[in-house]
Amino acid sequence: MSVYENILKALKKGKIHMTLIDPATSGPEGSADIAFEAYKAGTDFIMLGGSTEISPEVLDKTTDLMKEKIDLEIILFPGSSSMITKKADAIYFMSLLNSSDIEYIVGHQKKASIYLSETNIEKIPMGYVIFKPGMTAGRVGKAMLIDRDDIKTALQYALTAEYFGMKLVYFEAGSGADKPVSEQIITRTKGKLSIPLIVGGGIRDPITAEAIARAGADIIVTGTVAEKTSNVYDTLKPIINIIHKTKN
Ligand code: 1GP
Repeated sequence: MSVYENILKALKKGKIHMTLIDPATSGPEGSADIAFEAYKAGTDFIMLGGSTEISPEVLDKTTDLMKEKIDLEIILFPGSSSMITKKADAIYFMSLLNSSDIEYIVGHQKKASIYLSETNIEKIPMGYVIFKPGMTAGRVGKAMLIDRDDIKTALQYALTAEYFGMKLVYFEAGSGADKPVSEQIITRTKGKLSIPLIVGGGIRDPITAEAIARAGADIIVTGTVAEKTSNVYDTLKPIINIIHKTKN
């Protein structure tokens, strides 16, 4: 079964949690430790990457160390065309739809395409959309940041992704954002969208995670919260539990 099919299968049972781990922040060993604790706490998939450049060697090493410790699929979340390891199970073949720079819409993707064709990594086409405040992802990707109350623009990008044939839409507030994407935007988009909606950025506690899930997010991503705590398991467990329990 493909990684995407496994995502859809998991979504049949309920909402899912993905842990984003950035080796640029935690290093290979630290990243593998976080992955292990997140795995024990019940996370469903690991996302590996971020906005800061990471060498393929560091990504190779991090993936190897993770795979020694966990039995979860690892999906690359690349910030550029060079942030790829063949050892990952899948890659979000993502386009930053609201970038003002064509490099982030189709340029990095074009650069990586031939290399990817020679690997077994599953490519999962994904439309990536960044909202205010956007943080590093917004700055690096030169995103035309969407306002927290701009439902129309959010919906336009999400539907554009779906009609392009993308398999997922990711609404991003930016790693470390003070607030996540607004619940109203999530609810209104989900009401019209037929592909799964991922929401991430600024989700650090169970109450916020529940609100985002209840608003309609199918997949909830957390990153920073696990990197900043001294007890990853205890911090993630209640967040993951509430996501798994929440219905729309
Ligand atoms: C960033 O959405 C992810 O791409 C996770 O954000 O680090 O704020 O959890 P946080």
